[in-house]
Amino acid sequence: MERIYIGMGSNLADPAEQLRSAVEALGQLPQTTLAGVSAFYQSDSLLPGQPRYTNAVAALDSSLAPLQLLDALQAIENDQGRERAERWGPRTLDLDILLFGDRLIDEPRLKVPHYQIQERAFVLYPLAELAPADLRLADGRCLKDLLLACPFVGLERLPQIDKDPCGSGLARDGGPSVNIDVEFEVAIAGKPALTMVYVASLICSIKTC
Ligand code: ROI
Repeated sequence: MERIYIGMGSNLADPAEQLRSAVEALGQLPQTTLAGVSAFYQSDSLLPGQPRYTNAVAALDSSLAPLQLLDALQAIENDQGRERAERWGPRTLDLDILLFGDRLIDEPRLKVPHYQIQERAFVLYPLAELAPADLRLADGRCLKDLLLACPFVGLERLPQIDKDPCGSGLARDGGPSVNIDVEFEVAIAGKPALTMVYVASLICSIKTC
């Protein structure tokens, strides 16, 4: 069994619902247990002219091989209506393998750690909700350093009303936007390192206002 983190993104056809369906499908993969799901985050597309994205990260424990898992993720994307007409086009569902245990993978179809992880706040912050505070990537970089270099700017963390009491780890969202005090309580409770990053990012964004 290895711990694997999956980045999820959608900007078409009710993105939050797409992510919830994807989480359900991930929970049904063979030889795999769904270990957790981050809150959902909204942000503008990195490419102009596209609808806003909803992103989240899921943690899996799996004994599937990397390319087997990649095939399974692509099947889930296809089931949820993913069309591959345009490489960076809008999509119903994008599932990326971000980290796969402590493996470095460099195959034509799969690069792990994900090659753009350091540039994407919408990947790093949800990942930090699930990963140990001292997580080191297989290439030696510390998650904490990546967070510090990639401020929490332009991201909206959607409220997570409660966790599934049955313990499936499914996050639910809805209702008004999260209050920043609640955000800090959540972060302080579980993740001191993440709290530091939120504070640092907040200071950065106040300074640049
Ligand atoms: N922008 C955001 N905010 N989230 C994404 O998942 C995302 N995915 C993409 C591009 C178009 C680069 N922009 C994105 O593929």
